[in-house]
Amino acid sequence: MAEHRRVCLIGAGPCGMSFLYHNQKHNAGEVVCYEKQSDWGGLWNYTWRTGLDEYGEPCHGSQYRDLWSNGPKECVEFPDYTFEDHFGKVIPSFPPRAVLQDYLEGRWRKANLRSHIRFNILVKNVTYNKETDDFTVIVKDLVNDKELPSERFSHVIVASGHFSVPNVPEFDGIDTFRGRILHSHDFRRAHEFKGQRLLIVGASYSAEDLAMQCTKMGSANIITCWRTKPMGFKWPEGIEERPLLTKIDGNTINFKDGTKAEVDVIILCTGYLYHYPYLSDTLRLKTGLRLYPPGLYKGTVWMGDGNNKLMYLGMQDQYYTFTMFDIQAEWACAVTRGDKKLPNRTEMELDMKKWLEEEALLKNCYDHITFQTAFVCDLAREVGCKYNLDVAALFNKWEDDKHSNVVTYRDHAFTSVFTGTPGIKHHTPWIEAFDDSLDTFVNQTPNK
Ligand code: NA7
Repeated sequence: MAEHRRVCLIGAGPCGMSFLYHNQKHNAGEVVCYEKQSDWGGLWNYTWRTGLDEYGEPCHGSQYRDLWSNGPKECVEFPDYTFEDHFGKVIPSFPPRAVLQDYLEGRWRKANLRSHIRFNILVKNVTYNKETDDFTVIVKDLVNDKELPSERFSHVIVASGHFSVPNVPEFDGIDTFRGRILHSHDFRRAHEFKGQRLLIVGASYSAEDLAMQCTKMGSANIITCWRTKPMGFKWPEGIEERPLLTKIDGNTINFKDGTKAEVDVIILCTGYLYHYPYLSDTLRLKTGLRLYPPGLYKGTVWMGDGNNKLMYLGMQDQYYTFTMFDIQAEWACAVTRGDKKLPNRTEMELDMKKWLEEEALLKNCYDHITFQTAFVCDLAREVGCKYNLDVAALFNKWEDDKHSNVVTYRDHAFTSVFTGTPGIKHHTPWIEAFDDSLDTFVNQTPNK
C-alpha cells in the first residue's frame, strides 16, 4: 500500500511536464512519470513513423513535418517563461513546429525535469484498490520486453493525450477506391501529394490545415467535405467545400448534393478517439471531443468511481493549450499535496452541472473562447495564480483574421499580454515560407 503521497504520472507531453514542473516548484515529493516514447514532448515529439513504433506499439505521433502553429503563440505563452525569456528577443506570432518544441523544452530543461521521467515504459494496467484507497500500476519496459513488478501509488494522473488514436469511419464503397487512403494521424509530409487530387473528409482543424498545407505544396485540387457544418472559409483557388460524400465508386466520389468528383487520394481528417485501454473500466473517461468532458470535476478529477484520486489533464477540446494544461496541472498538483481540498461530492456534482449547462448553450467559436477562458481563469483563481491568463481578446482577433482570410491569418503579429512588447511580422508570408527551420524563423534569415 502507498501510505504516503506517491503519484503515478502517465505521459511526458506538455500536460505531464507541467505537472512535474509544479511538483518540483513545490518540492512536493515523489512523482513517477512513465513515458512510452523515448523522448519527452508527447505530440510535439515529431516522428517519421506511422502505424506501429519500433516496439510494435501504436505510434503516438500525429505531427506532420510542415506544421506551423495555427494559433498565435501569444495565446499559449507561459507567463513565467515567455517566448522572449526563451529566445532572448521578440519573434513572429505563428512559429513552425520546431520553434514551439524548442520553447517547451526550454522551460523543462531550465527546471531540470528530465530525470523524473522513465522513458520507453508502457503503462499496461491501472486498478484502484478500494480497501487500501490506492492504485496498483503495471508497466512494461519496452526496450527489454519485460513486465516490471507492480507498484502502488496514492494518486494517478492521466496525461497521455487524446489526439493519437485515430477515429476511422467506414464509407460506402471505400474498398473500391484505387488510390491511397490515410488518416491525418499518418500524414507526415505535404510534398507527397504534389500534383494530386485530394478528398479531405472532415471540417475541423486538421481538415483546414491539411488542405492549406497541401495547396501550399502544390496539390492539384482539393475537395473537403463536411458532415455537420462547413468550415465556411473563403478558400483560395484549388480548394472547395462540399457536403459529405455518400458513396465511393473506384476513384469517383459521390456527394450528398448530387455532385461527383474524381480524386487520387482520400485523407480522413475525422478526429481522434479517447482511448485508455490501460485503465480499468471504472476509471476510464468515455467522451467525445468536448470543451467540458462530463465526469471531470474542474475538468480534471475523475468522478466516475468516487475515489477522487485519479485525475486527467488536457482532455478538453482546446483553444487555450499550454497555459490551460499548466494551470490544470498546478491545480491537480495542489490537490495531490492536500493543499487544495475538494468539496463534498454533491458540491462537485453541482459545479460540473453548472459548467455542462453553460457548455450546452454555446453557439459559435467566440462563445467557445469565452467559455474556455472562464474555465482557465476559474482554475487560476482556485490556486491563487498571480497572473491574468485571459487571452480571449487575442483568440477573438485570431478567429476574425482566419475568417477574413484563411491564407494570410498567420501573417499577423500579436502582442504578448505578459511582456507587452509589440509583435513583429515574419519576413515571408506563410504561404511562401518553405523553410521551417528554427534558425530561419527565429533569426529572421531569408528562406534557404
Ligand atoms: P476534430 O476537431 O475532432 O474534428 C473531427 C472532424 O471529423 C469533425 O469535422 C467531424 O465532423 C468529422 N468527422 C468525424 N467523424 C466523421 C464521419 N463519420 N463522417 C464525416 N465526418 C466525420 O479533429 P481534428 O483532427 O480536426 O483536430 C484535432 C486537434 O488537432 C485539434 O483540436 C487541434 O488541436 C489539432 P462533425 O463536426 O462531428 O460532424
